[in-house]
Amino acid sequence: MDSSQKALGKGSATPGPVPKGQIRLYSMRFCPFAQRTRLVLHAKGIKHDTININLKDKPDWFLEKNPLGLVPLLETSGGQLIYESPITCDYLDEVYTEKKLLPSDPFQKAQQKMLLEHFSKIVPYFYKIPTGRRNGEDTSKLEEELKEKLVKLNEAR
Ligand SMILES: N[C@@H](CCC(=O)N[C@@H](CS)C(=O)NCC(=O)O)C(=O)O
Repeated sequence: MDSSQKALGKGSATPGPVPKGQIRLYSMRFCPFAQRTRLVLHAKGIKHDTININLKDKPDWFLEKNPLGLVPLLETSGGQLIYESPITCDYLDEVYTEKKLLPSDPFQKAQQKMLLEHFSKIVPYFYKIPTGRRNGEDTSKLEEELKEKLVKLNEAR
C-alpha cells in the first residue's frame, strides 16, 4: 500500500500477511515519530509497504498488534511486531546491516541517542503551538520554551 493511501479505521479488514523479503510500517502521514522510522527505511533502501492508521478511530486488529495503540509499528513477514520509534530504528539498523546508521563505538552511539532525547523534548511543541494558535490561545510561553529547547539541542554533544 502506498504511504499516501487512505488511513484504515475501526471495522476495516485486517491486512494480509507481510510478503516475504519485505517489512511493513503502520504509520500516520503526519506523525513525527513514524517519520523517524520512514527516514531509516528510506536511508537504508529497505523494501517495505506502509499502512496508515486512523488514530482517532483505531482498528481492533491494530490494538492487538500494538497494545500501546501508537504508530510507528513494524511487522515482519514472520509476524514479529516492533513498536516505539527509537526501537524500530535500532531494529532496522541491526537487521539490515548494509549502510549502518548508528556508530559502533559505544560512546558515539550514546551521543546520538542523547541527541535524540534532546530532540524528543521538542516534538510535543509541533502539536501544542499550532493547536493553541488554532484555538486562539496565547502561545508566547510555549514559543519561548521551544526556543530554549532548541538552544539546548544546538549545544548538545
Ligand atoms: N513514544 C512513541 C510515540 C509515538 C506517538 O505518540 N505516536 C502518535 C502519532 S504521532 C500516536 O500513535 N498517537 C495515537 C494515540 O496517542 O492514541 C514513539 O516514539 O514511537
